[in-house]
Amino acid sequence: MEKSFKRNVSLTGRLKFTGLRLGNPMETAAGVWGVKEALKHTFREMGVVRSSRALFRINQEDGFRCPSCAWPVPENPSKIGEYCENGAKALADEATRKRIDADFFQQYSVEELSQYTDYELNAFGRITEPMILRPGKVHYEPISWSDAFDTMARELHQLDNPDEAVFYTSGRSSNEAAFLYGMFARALGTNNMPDCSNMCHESSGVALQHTLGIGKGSTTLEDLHGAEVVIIAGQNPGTNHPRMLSALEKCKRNGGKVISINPLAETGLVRFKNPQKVGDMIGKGHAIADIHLPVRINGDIALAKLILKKMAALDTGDTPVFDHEFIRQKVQGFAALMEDLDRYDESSLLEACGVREALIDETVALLAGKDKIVICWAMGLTQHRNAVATIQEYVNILLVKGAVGRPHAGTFPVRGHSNVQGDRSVGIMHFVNEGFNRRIEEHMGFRPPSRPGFDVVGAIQAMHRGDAKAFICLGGNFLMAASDTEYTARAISRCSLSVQISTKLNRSHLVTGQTALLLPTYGRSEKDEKNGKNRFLTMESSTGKVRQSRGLLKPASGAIMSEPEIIASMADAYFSGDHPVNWKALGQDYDRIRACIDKTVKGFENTGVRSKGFGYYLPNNARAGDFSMLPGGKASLTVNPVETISLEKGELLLMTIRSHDQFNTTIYGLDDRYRGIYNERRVLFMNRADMAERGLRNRDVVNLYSQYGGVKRTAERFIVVEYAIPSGNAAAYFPETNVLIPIDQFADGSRTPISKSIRVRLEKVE
Ligand SMILES: Nc1nc2c(c(=O)[nH]1)N[C@H]1C(S)=C(S)[C@@H](COP(=O)(O)OP(=O)(O)OC[C@H]3O[C@@H](n4cnc5c(=O)[nH]c(N)nc54)[C@H](O)[C@@H]3O)O[C@H]1N2
Ligand SMILES: Nc1nc2c(c(=O)[nH]1)N[C@H]1C(S)=C(S)[C@@H](COP(=O)(O)OP(=O)(O)OC[C@H]3O[C@@H](n4cnc5c(=O)[nH]c(N)nc54)[C@H](O)[C@@H]3O)O[C@H]1N2
Ligand SMILES: [Mo]
Repeated sequence: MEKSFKRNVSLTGRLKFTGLRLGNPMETAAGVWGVKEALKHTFREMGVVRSSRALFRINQEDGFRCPSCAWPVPENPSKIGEYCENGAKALADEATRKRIDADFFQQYSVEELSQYTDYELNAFGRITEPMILRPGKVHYEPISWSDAFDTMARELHQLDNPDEAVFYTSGRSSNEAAFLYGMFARALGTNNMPDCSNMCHESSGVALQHTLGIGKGSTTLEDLHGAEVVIIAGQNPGTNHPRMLSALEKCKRNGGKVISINPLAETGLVRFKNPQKVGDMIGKGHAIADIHLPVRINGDIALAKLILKKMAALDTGDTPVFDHEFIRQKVQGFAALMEDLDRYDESSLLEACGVREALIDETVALLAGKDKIVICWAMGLTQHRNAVATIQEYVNILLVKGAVGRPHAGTFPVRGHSNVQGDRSVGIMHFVNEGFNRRIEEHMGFRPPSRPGFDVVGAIQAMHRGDAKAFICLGGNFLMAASDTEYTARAISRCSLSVQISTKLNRSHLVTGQTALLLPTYGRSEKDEKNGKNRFLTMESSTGKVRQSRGLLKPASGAIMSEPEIIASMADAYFSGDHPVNWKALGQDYDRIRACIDKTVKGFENTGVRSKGFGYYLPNNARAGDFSMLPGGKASLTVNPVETISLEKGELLLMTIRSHDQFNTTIYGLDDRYRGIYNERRVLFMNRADMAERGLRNRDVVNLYSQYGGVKRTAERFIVVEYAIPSGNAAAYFPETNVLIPIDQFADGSRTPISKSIRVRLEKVE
């Protein structure tokens, strides 16, 4: 049964199977086949000539930043191409030759469009002109840009107070667009700036800010190359950050060791081939992980504690394992941590993490004599109820080893969206930073609000209550990315206005406020020309380096606008000239925006010039080993309880993960070939014993359901596939499974939805 909403819109599209083919999980990642596969897709979507021109400019000095992930670019990028298979796919996806225009929207009503799956919606192509969905209407109609801005301004003026407006940001925007957007929200009078970080690395930000005084990682790419040990916890780089494999290969060549901590033995951490080296294209590739610890979902605190406990036992006067000098000088909480470790016995920790003791002993032996340790992580750690505590426990390992603030050591939260870190740096945040507010007042000439605003969960709840009525989105696909799809759909439908600044069609364009505006914008690879000048933008990578990005392709249509210009025009229409900020001028000339960023955001200065070439690092106290701004002037060890999720009979702990053929909610294709899944997304990975216990066989069809607070939420029709996953655990792809996560189930401290530990049950579908 498909649920439908206002205008009879389906939240899933037709639930049809596409024809699952099963293969074996692959041993090697990113080999010849990877590149070939990507190019096939790219050539088909973009044409050979355009593809070739654009591919060679990805991440080059004078080119554009890859629109896929935020992995940093080395100082000397490969001239053959500094991109991976998924970067090529991301490029093909935005630079496709397919177009949708007013005729398209006249042909299909929103109800008809909603019958398509997310994969099919995205495949329609680029949006080419501004469109409006008027109250009571079921078709989008064309609208001029100026009428669109006036409509929006009128709706915003009708709000009872500015906190009825919500400004969401996805992480693909530039620093310039994000800064302007944040300023518009504040000038309007609200800090309601939820962003995709809230669903992503917010837990990392909270944990790192608390322990090390900065919510970002402390490691550079060069640090990784020279590390003695790299731990990769809860991250699947073969699929989501493929260029990271090259860095790990370099680290291994320098004698470094890699430990993977993951319920799944993800391809790429096992073996991979480097597509940039002809010699590597033959043969078996390189094994990346020296040790793989198949932790149970959410078993990381127990595992990290056990590692700490075993290290503490080895740490004697003769053979120190911990860096006591560093701890004395820079760290607080050591005695409390040791006391806490004493409270646990090894066998219960072992039981809770589910890893064989021999593997943990091997890990401890490896770590004991090393101090150049980097810990990398992503969503496998951030999306649990105790995510903040989990990350803090890993930080404990680094701190006792003195592995923060020295070369080749540190924290490395591997960021997702290509500029998600930059967006936050330049002011996309729902909380108040007083220093920033003061500088805004001084340099922008208006007083920003001092009340905190809504994050993602808060915004959805406010819209649901009717307390927020205008919902504006700078990119993304909020409806499908957020948890509790039906609740979120109801929340958005209650708004009077929704606005989407987008490149491609997605379901967030179909579940809307009473009036909906669809404002098409440039992709990263496109030329952004104004008055004969090819304008550039800036972005920040996972390692905190700010760099320029300049597109080269002809824009998808002559009728689309750049993100900064759209935002500037919105603000201009709203204030109609009556505001200290000259919005129009900022939208025209990005150097002016950069000048404002340089004055108001700490660490940015002369960005226009310094972001040239390979760019510059923003200041980072943890990298510099300076913890003086923290209470007590020292970095903090923390005591984090082991809270095992006890499953009731019949329950499984479900993690919702990415397939190889998707970028978040954008589905490029239907294969997840590293895991041996072809032509199907509606699959449920299960352990053999859990299948046997339920009398299930490969290819049986089940409904998944969760029951929190007595409410049953169902994700229908998934094909069971046997997989090497710890018993009691299961995995399926998001966004199809977001319907299972209640809006109020999120991480303590960061409010990130529990996308990686959902308690579910199965019903076999006859
Ligand atoms: N091609 C591609 N690239 C992307 C994206 C994409 O969708 N496609 N998305 C981008 C974005 S926004 C982000 S945030 C990143 C996401 O990058 P990842 O975090 O790598 O993405 P996920 O697929 O969510 O993978 C989570 C990993 O954590 C493991 N895991 C799950 N639960 C646990 C646990 O409890 N403990 C441990 N130790 N491991 C666990 C899973 O098995 C899986 O390997 O990638 C970015 N890059
Ligand atoms: N269950 C579950 N849910 C999750 C996650 C999970 O692991 N499990 N991961 C979470 C994470 S880590 C994240 S980051 C969020 C992602 O949440 P979002 O960032 O909101 O989602 P995306 O799928 O990345 O957004 C895709 C849309 O962005 C638009 N777009 C693409 N490029 C551009 C551009 O250059 N400019 C503009 N203006 N628009 C553009 C296109 O219209 C496209 O349809 O999802 C979260 N949701
Ligand atoms: Mo993300």
